[in-house]
Amino acid sequence: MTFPDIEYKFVVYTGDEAGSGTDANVKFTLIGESGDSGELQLDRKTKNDFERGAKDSFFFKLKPLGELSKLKVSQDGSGFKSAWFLDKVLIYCRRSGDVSIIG
Ligand SMILES: [Ca+2]
Repeated sequence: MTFPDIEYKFVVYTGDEAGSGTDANVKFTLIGESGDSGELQLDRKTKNDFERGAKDSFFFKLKPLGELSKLKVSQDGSGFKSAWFLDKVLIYCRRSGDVSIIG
């Protein structure tokens, strides 16, 4: 039995203090009761993501994960001043209209 993919939107808030931003490669793994998303690379080619005070949105189509339980965030520490202060992440699930706030 297969289910259609679900569109998820991640809205990522970077802290608004000196040194909060990063240019490192950021990856998310979204974990739910029926599986996980695998590593998702968060990068928009046309924009400098994760700068101080920024709100960055990313869209992914994922197989249904069931009720969300966890978000794993990793970054590889590359780039100048790579430390990153992640304020919070909002996850919107298009099908159910659910919003999860992590952070
Ligand atoms: Ca950046």
